[in-house]
Amino acid sequence: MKALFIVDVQNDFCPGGALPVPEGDQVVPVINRLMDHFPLVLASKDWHPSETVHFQKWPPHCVQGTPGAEFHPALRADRIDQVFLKGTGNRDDGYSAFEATNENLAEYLRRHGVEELYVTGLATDYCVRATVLDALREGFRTYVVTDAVRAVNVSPGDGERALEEMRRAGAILVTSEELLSAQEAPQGASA
Ligand code: VGL
Ligand code: ZN
Repeated sequence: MKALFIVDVQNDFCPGGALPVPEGDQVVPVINRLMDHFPLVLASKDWHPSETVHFQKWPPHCVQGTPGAEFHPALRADRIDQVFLKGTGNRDDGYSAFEATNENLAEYLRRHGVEELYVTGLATDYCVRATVLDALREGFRTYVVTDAVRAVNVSPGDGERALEEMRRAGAILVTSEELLSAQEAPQGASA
């Protein structure tokens, strides 16, 4: 069993948001196309309280219940089977989806027989990185879809370095094109 995992594709991480990731919105059509090819589609949301130590490092973003914390409007959110809320405390960053507090991600994956995780979303150098490294530690075969992620790049090259770090830790880097050509697309499945 394999699952598509969408990290933090939220308004505040897209152009015009409070903590915009360059080209953050460009992952949306790629992720939408991939959704039809997975039996299980999971997503995380960065979901911060209004006061948190996290906002000493970052401009306030993805505050619980605000429009900035909603999924990008073009993301086919109706296809998401389960959302994992992370960064919900006020004393830590909560970058990894494995730190979700509404639902335990590792247990959820084991309960659903998931062995392979295909990770997409924002941002390559923070929450994607932390989620992928935790997934590998938890023993899941973990793929990063390289054209379905974007980096903050606080320092130039952070995104590339994060990809290399994930690869060294055991992640498999693939493009959406490789995935879509590898598995025969069901006729008419991409609505
Ligand atoms: C993230 C910075 C701060 C992320 C979250 O989703 O990658 N980055 N909070
Ligand atoms: Zn955050």
